Amino acid sequence: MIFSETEINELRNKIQESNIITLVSHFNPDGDTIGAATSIFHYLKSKNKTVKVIIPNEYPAFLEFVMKDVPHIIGTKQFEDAKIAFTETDLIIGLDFNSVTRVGDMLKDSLLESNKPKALIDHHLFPEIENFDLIYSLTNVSSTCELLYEVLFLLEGNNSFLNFNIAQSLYLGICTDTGSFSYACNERRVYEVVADLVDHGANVEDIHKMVYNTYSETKLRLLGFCLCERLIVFPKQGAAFIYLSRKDLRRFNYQIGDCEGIVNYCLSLEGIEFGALVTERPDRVRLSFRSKNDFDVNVFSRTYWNGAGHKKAAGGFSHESLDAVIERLTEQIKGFDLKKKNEN
Ligand SMILES: [Mn+2]
Repeated sequence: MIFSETEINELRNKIQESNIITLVSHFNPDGDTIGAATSIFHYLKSKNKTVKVIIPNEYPAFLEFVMKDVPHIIGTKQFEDAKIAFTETDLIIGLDFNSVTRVGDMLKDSLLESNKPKALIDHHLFPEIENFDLIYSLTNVSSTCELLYEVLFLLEGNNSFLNFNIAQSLYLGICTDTGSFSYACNERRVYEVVADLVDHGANVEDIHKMVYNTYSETKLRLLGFCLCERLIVFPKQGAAFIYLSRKDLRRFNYQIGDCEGIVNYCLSLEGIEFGALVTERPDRVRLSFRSKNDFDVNVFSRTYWNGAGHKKAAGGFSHESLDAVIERLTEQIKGFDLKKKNEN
């Protein structure tokens, strides 16, 4: 068993004795954190719980199909409501993040200061054990949604918790966190879980259409612009990155989620093993890193870019100017020797 009976009993009891349960996703929500929140929302509703869902900031439009039936609080818009939800509750469950800082600067303190029991369900490395009472963390799974399937299965002793809404939400998280089954999915188990979700109504074709084939015209043109005008390739070092200024984002009428997936195009180049996307935001420069081989972008982003994440996908930020970030990243890349490393 992946968690001990005691661990599962603790969560089952906590849920049983709670009337109000508050779920919280991470900042800049993706399909996994949203899928985890909406699936556990439907699960807890079936147990007649009052469930509050806090999303720290606006979610991208392609996630609307699971969010539309789930009442929620957007932290950046309803800060007071979010604060109240952290205190007027019997249990808080954090989903798909390893550190309280991941709920964003606005909500971090209210989450930390709440004296209510806190549980964490997550698949990132190094969960902050000191800030949570119950931790369900596995790092060798594809996604929090896959992990949540296992947790719900253990709570119930079978898959009777599955219904259409839960199956759709869990599938959403697994498919987005694996880049449509292209990484972090080399275990038999993930396909067994997906098979069970499909058995319970998850509509793979519909979800892929809603997640991947709903680009706005400006989003598609932004992608074209990135590849044509903003891609810098370092063939010798096996690296590439794309950068976008605030002006570029404005030109393409940037909406939240429009940059999703762009970084992966770097890795689609033959011989390129490290990719990055650098975007200038109002308050900071954001960096996303991807790797397709042994290079550990989690260590890289932690060491140099205030970052965190996984071995093959991580993010970071800087308060330097965009030009300074580009210059520093370029210098770092020039020092890479990815190819030699892989021959060893
Ligand atoms: Mn995830």
